[in-house]
Amino acid sequence: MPGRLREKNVTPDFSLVAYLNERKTLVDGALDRYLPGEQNGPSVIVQAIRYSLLAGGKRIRPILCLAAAEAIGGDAEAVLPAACALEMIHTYSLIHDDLPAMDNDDYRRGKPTSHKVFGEGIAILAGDALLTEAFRLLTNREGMPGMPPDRLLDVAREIAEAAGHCGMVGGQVQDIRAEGEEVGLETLYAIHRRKTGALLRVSIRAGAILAGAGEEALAGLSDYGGKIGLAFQIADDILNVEGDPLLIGKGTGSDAARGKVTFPALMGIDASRARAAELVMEAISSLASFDDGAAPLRAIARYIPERRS
Ligand code: GRG
Repeated sequence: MPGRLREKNVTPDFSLVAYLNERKTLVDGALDRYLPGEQNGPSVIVQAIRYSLLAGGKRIRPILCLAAAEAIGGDAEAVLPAACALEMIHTYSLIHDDLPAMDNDDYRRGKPTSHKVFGEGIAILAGDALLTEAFRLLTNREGMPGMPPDRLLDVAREIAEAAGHCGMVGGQVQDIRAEGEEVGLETLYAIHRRKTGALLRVSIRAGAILAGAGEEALAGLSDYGGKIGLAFQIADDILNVEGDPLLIGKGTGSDAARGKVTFPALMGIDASRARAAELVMEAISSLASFDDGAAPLRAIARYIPERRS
């Protein structure tokens, strides 16, 4: 990528904690502004949407989107609606994943799950509404003034593909069907490339495309996204075994109780940790030709296997 691709990889004095806090505040504020108020529909669905979306969460997908735009030399705030749309899609997936028909979880983000508070019907509809609202935000040209329409279209299509039956939904289907079955490592990678990896990877691609990334930069960022997507899932599997329920906002041990195939179950905890660390190093190598604008992406990659929530 001309201009921004240089050989510098060292960034002194970069504080990831300060960066993540500042970005999370930016995203939380934007989500609150973009969300419908009670004048925009029956109050119960508006309450259910706001309950889950504003329940906390690390906001890692929107933050990756903003960081990818910056790595290209773009303005993070210019892609904020797309970043928030990604968080809406993620939140919809969590609401539906927690339903009795899926994982039947009672807690998420430290609070009772949507169906526990609003009932199953409203929880399903809150997820549906969030998915729909995400595409309204993504295609609303007033929200991203001056953005070339072809970039908006490309990003909307890529996000639809990553969230749909070839991506996250497809991965969830494979995951459900694998429960209680003998599954090998290659199948597990294939499931998580779709289920968790596709949305993380497209979060990075979306920010980069909207900021005008060229082919070479996009290839490096996509590779980075694929690697951290898998590392993120391995870390999540490890947290399900030995995380602190207070920090992760839900109980642990649920994967083993349901007979879910996970990285620790197949490889053991130590090998899972080592694999996550290897993927992080590979992800950082994918950014070798980026300058200090990619410092947040490098730091986020290092943080993924160390996260406690
Ligand atoms: C129901 C269509 C549909 C898809 C569900 C992503 C997913 C597919 C289910 C979530 C189950 C799960 C725990 C997956 C592991 C990785 C993951 C997505 C963890 C939760 O994401 P975080 O850690 O959560 O970013 P926060 O709350 O911080 O946003």
